[in-house]
Amino acid sequence: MIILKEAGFLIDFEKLKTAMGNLDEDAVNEMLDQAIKSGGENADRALAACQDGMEIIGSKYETGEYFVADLIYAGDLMTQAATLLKPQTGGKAGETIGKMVFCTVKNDIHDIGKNIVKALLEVAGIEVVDLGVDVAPDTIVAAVKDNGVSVLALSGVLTLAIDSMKATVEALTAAGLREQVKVLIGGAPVTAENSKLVGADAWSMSAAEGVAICRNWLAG
Ligand code: B12
Repeated sequence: MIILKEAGFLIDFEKLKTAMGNLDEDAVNEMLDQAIKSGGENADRALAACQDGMEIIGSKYETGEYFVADLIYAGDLMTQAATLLKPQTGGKAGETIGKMVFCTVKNDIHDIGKNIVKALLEVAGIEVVDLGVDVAPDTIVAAVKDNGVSVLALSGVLTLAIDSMKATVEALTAAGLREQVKVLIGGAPVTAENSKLVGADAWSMSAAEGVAICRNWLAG
């Protein structure tokens, strides 16, 4: 159990993780408030505890204890936590390291995972142009062009999403933009094999790993 005592506050990060896993919004908010007030590294630790809590939520969903509505609620709670902690996490408050385009691809309307990844990208200092869900390849290419970004992330939960991801990379190539843009794909059906098929530069099923990849690309 890790308990930090700073600025008069006792913060139990294990308790925060459990509160997140139990979807206990009041307890989560109370501990986040303490983490923010006490400053220091507490915001980073609190964010990590919330992410760990999301894993408990995933397990509870798999065992049938939680339902779809709980997942949606959890996504909102995680986004809210990331937004609250944002000014104090990722090192320097308010610093933006770059901009990227992100969306759920054509024919797929799932966005709980995308929104969690987006919240964490923003916490990491990345400006995210979020195009939403069910986004056609041409719309994505136009957004990449209009925003002049060099990083594109695509989310998909349906098996069918792989086809849309592939069509999006083909549209980028047809527009002459493929060489300038790094493409990351993520979501449940994404594998090394599918990534090759899509023609992506990287793939991940993990929000944290995806954020690290984007930060690396934008920094380099
Ligand atoms: C919630 C849900 C819904 C909700 C979506 C609500 C919403 N706003 O997103 C609703 C009810 C609307 C829905 C609809 C449908 N759904 Co649905 N849905 C789910 C469910 C239960 C959970 C998905 C989820 O949100 N998981 C939680 C999030 C946090 O996980 P995640 O999305 O995987 O994201 C994480 C990682 O993958 C990763 N990640 C995600 N994106 C990215 C991107 C990047 C760049 C990176 C790095 C990482 C990353 O990070 C996230 C955080 O850890 C799954 C079943 C399951 N067990 O997964 C079925 C599921 C995905 N749905 C399914 C289906 C078939 C449908 C429908 C077609 C049903 C129908 N007949 O109408 C429609 C889809 C219509 C469409 N065109 O998209 C199937 C897909 C089957 C398949 N393999 O193709 C599943 C697997 C259910 C099943 N077992 O059959 N669904």
